Amino acid sequence: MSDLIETPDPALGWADDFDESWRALGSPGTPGRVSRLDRGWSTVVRSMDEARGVADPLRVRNIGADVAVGDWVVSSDDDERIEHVIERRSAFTRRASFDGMRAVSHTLAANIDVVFLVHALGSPPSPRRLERELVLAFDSGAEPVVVLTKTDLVVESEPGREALADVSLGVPVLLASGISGDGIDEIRDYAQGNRTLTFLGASGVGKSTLVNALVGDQRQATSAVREGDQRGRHTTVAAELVPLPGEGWLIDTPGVRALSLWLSGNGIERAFADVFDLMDNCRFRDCKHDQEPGCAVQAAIAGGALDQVRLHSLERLIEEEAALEEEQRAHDKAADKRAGGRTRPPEQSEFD
Ligand SMILES: Nc1nc2c(ncn2[C@@H]2O[C@H](COP(=O)(O)OP(=O)(O)O)[C@@H](O)[C@H]2O)c(=O)[nH]1
Ligand SMILES: [Mg+2]
Ligand SMILES: [Zn+2]
Repeated sequence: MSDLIETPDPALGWADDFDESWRALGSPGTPGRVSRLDRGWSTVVRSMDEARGVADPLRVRNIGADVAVGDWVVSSDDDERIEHVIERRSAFTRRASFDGMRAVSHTLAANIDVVFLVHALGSPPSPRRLERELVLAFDSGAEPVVVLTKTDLVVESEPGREALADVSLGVPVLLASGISGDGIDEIRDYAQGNRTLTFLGASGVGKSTLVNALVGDQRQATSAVREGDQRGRHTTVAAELVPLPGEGWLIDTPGVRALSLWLSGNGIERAFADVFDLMDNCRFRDCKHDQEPGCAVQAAIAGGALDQVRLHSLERLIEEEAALEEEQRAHDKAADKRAGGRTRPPEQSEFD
């Protein structure tokens, strides 16, 4: 054992916050980043050579660990299994499913810095979908950026941007095209500082085309396997941490795209900050924003400053979140009873 502590290459995305968490654990082992998950196994990269496929990455069993692609992990001394998952910056977590007595929440991807919410110009705008995506993005802890792609299909991009402006609020909106290459540099700029990007959006909006434009040649090496996976309906398509040309990372995971609402943070409050601001101005603190006198929300609707549909969206999302919380509590309670008051075993990933 050397007393020289080996810290990971910052090019892998290692930064002060991870370093602090790792040192708080007593600086065990050498942290690596999970680049891929297959049934029961994590692929862990500890150098750029490993990330680029020049050297062999580590393959470790992830028994009993809730590990996701993008995670920083430390393996056991014998490299047999994952011993520590370093505290995440952000996480996309799928709503819990329940497996026997255990509540199984599943983290699909971790330590994403920027999530691009992709919408296509030339298709009807979908503000309701963007609302949900923003809730998810804010909840994850990543920074959302809206991308309006397929600029080559429209003469004017402004109407598309306008149609989403009441929902996108202060979130940056980029214009791009995976076909013409428009806006790709701007997207790539978000990866500076070795940051990790991902794309979220409805099927057919143009995510894969943007990814290909962004990753370019480096993508080709993996695409043969990937295409095969997508066609073979029995295999799940693996999420993958892909190095971008230049610097930064892409987490490409179809699972994230189909994410259902998860509750954890203040995603709803942030995605609907305009409506919450209005609510602060209602005359009564327990205003239901329905028929009450002095309701600032209803006044905004009457004055045309707020779309009634947006208020309904918000109410639906709040109800959905409450129902999920209730479901989670009921299952936790039932599980505790079955466990006879013992604490529950650690959550397992479905890959075990
Ligand atoms: N004209 C044009 N077509 C695009 C663009 N991006 C994607 N497409 C097309 O839209 C379809 C869906 O694209 P894809 O990237 O597979 O969408 P995904 O389902 O979001 O991954 C394909 O036929 C693409 O060729 C674009 O920027 N311009
Ligand atoms: Mg695709
Ligand atoms: Zn009110």
